[in-house]
Amino acid sequence: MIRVVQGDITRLAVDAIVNAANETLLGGGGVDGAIHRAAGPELKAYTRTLGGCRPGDAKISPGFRLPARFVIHTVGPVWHGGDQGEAEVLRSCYRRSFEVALENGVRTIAFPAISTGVYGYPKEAATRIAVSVMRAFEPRFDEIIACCFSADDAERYRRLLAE
Ligand code: AR6
Repeated sequence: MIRVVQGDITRLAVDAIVNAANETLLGGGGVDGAIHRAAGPELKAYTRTLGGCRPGDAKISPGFRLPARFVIHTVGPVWHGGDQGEAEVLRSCYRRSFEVALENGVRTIAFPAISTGVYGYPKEAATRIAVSVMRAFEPRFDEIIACCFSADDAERYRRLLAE
């Protein structure tokens, strides 16, 4: 089942939440900052040991003070106009996050709208990619949540999921 939830991903009591991180995995703004604040300083102490993360890849950590058991950190593409392989990297973020989740026994997982904030990926195109990879992995999870910060984003996911 794929569900759209509007709100703060740090509040979700799922097996894993996905973080839209940067290559350092040491925190930042947006959803990354919110996750690090809510998880506590133990998270940064842990991600420091992970050796960073390439765009399109994903790495896992405990959730520490979060209600979620794990955080899966992925690094989306920075939008440079669309001819720099951005779509392939974004697709890989979702795919690798699901693969790492499966390796760790995750049954319920929530994603933010990766790359659509500071990294500037056009929302409609990013949502189409998110929805298509979610559909592909849907049978292997109990619940996949598209966690949207704004009502507009939630409406976009609902519309594309209904297609
Ligand atoms: N819960 C759910 N979604 C959120 C939350 C939240 N608490 N906060 C923001 N969003 P962004 P990016 C949404 O910029 O584009 C960081 O500095 C937000 O509305 O967080 O992948 C990292 O360190 C948007 O829809 O991530 C990187 O340097 C979505 O999350 C860089 O930003 C993603 O926006 C990554 O940029």
